Amino acid sequence: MENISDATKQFIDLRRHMWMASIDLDLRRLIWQIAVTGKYIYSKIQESNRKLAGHENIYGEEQLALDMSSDEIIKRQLEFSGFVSHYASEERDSIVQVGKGGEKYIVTADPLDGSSLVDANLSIGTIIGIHRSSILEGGGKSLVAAMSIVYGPLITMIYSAGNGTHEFVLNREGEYVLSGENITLQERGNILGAGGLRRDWTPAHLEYIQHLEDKGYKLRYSGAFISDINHILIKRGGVFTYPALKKSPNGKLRLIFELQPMAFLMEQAGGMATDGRQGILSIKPESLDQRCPIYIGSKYEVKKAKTFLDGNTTTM
Ligand code: FBP
Repeated sequence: MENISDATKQFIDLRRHMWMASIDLDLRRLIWQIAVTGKYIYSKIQESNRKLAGHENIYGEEQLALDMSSDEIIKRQLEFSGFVSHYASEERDSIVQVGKGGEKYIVTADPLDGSSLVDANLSIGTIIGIHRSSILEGGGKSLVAAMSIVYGPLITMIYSAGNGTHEFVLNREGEYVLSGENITLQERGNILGAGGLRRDWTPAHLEYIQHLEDKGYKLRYSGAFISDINHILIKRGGVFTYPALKKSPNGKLRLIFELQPMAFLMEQAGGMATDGRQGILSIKPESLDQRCPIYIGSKYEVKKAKTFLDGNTTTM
């Protein structure tokens, strides 16, 4: 598609883009079906009652009504998709069967990442992983596609099916039209998102952050993982980390629901994602709700984290 002008590209919608990329027909249909749920979730956000649902998820966190309704919207869409056997969600205690069994794909979701920010009117979003086989056995290697739908001033959707990472924007007619093709990160950026409290950081991590601050990296941390990663992808560089903390060595973010899909998108965009040492997509989850430290973004910053965590710091 290199020879298509930018003006023409904007009239390439999601389905045409996937067709031109020769993506498997069933996978194209599934990605499209999931992208459509973004519109329904957004209208739920707009009418949100912002009241706590009074339920607890397996992490002991109170669920906002929006988390649950977003989860239901995705599950219902998958039940009618015809391509999905099972669905795993950050809002559910276990994997649920949504097909007859034997369908091609298993879908994971963080239905509304950053939902606690909805009352502050900050950008939040839906993180989707599409797997070909067991999400516990295969780990990140079973991922065949990932999607990130951000509800902000615009609704944008980034996807990859192993064909690069591409951004679409929902237009007034309700179509996802191409807004950024083959997103490619630079070797390094200049923005830094650093989760967790400074007092809870390990000395090596603190040194790493100070190294980046000394190099003039600007703090960009919204409190929504999906939005902070979207920022790095669109600015073509930088790093986000939610590290191992003194009291919680696995950090806070969920390996299957949050980290794997965003690592897939980041790697397809020429970036990297590790737990500080090994690639996120090579980590085999021990449980559905496993948390994991994360360093994700352009290669220089993610590789640099490893040198600090391994104790081989250099000031370069
Ligand atoms: P939820 O899944 O409960 O929304 O928590 C995940 C998250 O909101 C991420 O999106 C975000 O990066 C992180 O927690 C913020 O954590 P903290 O409030 O500790 O900075």
